Parts: sequence; C-alpha cells; structure tokens
Amino acid sequence: MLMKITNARFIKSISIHDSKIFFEDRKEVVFVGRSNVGKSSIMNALMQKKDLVKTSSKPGKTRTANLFIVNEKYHFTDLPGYGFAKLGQDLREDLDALISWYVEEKRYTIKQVVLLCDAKIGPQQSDIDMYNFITELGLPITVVMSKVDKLGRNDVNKTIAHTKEVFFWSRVMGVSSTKMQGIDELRKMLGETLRG
Ligand SMILES: Nc1nc2c(ncn2[C@@H]2O[C@H](COP(=O)(O)OP(=O)(O)OP(=O)(O)O)[C@@H](O)[C@H]2O)c(=O)[nH]1
Ligand SMILES: [Mg+2]
Repeated sequence: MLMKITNARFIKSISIHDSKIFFEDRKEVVFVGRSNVGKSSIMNALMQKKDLVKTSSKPGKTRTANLFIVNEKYHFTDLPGYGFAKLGQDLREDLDALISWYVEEKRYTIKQVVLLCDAKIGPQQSDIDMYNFITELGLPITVVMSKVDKLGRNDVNKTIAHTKEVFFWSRVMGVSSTKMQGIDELRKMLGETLRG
C-alpha cells in the first residue's frame, strides 16, 4: 500500500550524546548515505514540502540528526552524510560518530533504513561499510540510487543491476527528487514496512 503523506513537520535536531534522543518511541525511517547524495532532498520529495528539510549543493550541509514527524505517526530522520574527505578530519569523525551512535541507540524504533547511493557514482566502499553496519544491527535496509535524472535509462538499469550485486541482491530502486521519479515506489515500500 502506498504511504500517503498528508502532514509532515520538523520535531528536533539531535547532536551526539544528546539525551533528547530517548523521548520518542515511534516507528522510524532513517536516511543515510554519502554527503551530497540527496538525502535531505528525497525527504522533501517524499513529504511534498519544498524546503522543510535543508539542502545544499555543498556537501556537509546536514550536521545533526533531524527528526520529522509524518502523519502525526511516524518519524523520518535526516542524518549527516559520510565519506566526504574535504570536510576536515575532525568534523568528518564527529559526523561519522553521530551517525553510528544515532542508528545504534535507535535500533529498536528504526523500521527501515534508506541507504542512498548516487546513481552516477555507484556504490563506494563507505557505502558497503554502512550497509554492513546496518545489517549487523539486524535492521531492514533498502538501497536507493539517487539523481537518476542525470543518466539515460540504460545506464540507470546498468547501475541498478551492478548495485544489486554489490549489496548481495538486496532491494535496489532508482529515484530522482528533482524529477519526482521513483518516489511512489519508495512510498509503497515505506507503506509496507511501516504497516507491519
Ligand atoms: N539532479 C539532481 N540533483 C539532486 C537530486 N537530489 C538532490 N540533488 C542535488 O544534490 C545536492 C545535495 O542535495 P542534499 O539533499 O542536500 O544532499 P544530502 O545527501 O542531504 O547532503 P549532506 O546533508 O551534505 O549529506 C543539492 O544541490 C540538490 O539540489 C536529484 O534527484 N537530481
Ligand atoms: Mg542533508
């Protein structure tokens, strides 16, 4: 069943070791991926809000875990990206620590992890590391290739096939936030996982 999103609003930003993380136990979807892959943008596309989630053409925009409530029922969480070396070693390590701390602390409420990979770049070692981290926690993960509008249909199919192999034949889908492609397929997947 397609997840219809009728309402979405921002709840709070959480930094590492912030006890605010504990006061919620709603079913949650988290969005992870390398910096600039389009995590914040896909959340806006899903929630049909243009600027609810802050995006930027410069990598390293999201620096806290940002919690949103959808349909007054579920949480969607935007996380910082990983893998962008130019941010500087200290900030890079702080953001990586925040991501793993957040996902681990919330492993009982997270019902779905959406791992975004840029369709043009394809999966990187950092994505495989994140995939392994998530699956070792026992969390369901869906790999979503972002920005498919930048590629032709053949190349999209090729990168999806390749990515499936890299991620042990997990579910892989392609989306474009700017062109609103694949968003309904993602909504359908979310509807199914959150309902159960
Ligand atoms: N062509 C194209 N560009 C996109 C798409 N989605 C996002 N972008 C662009 O990619 C850039 C990064 O988008 P964000 O959503 O901020 O990426 P992010 O993954 O949240 O980045 P961090 O917060 O830095 O980790 C922005 O310039 C977006 O406009 C898409 O579907 N197609
Ligand atoms: Mg972001």
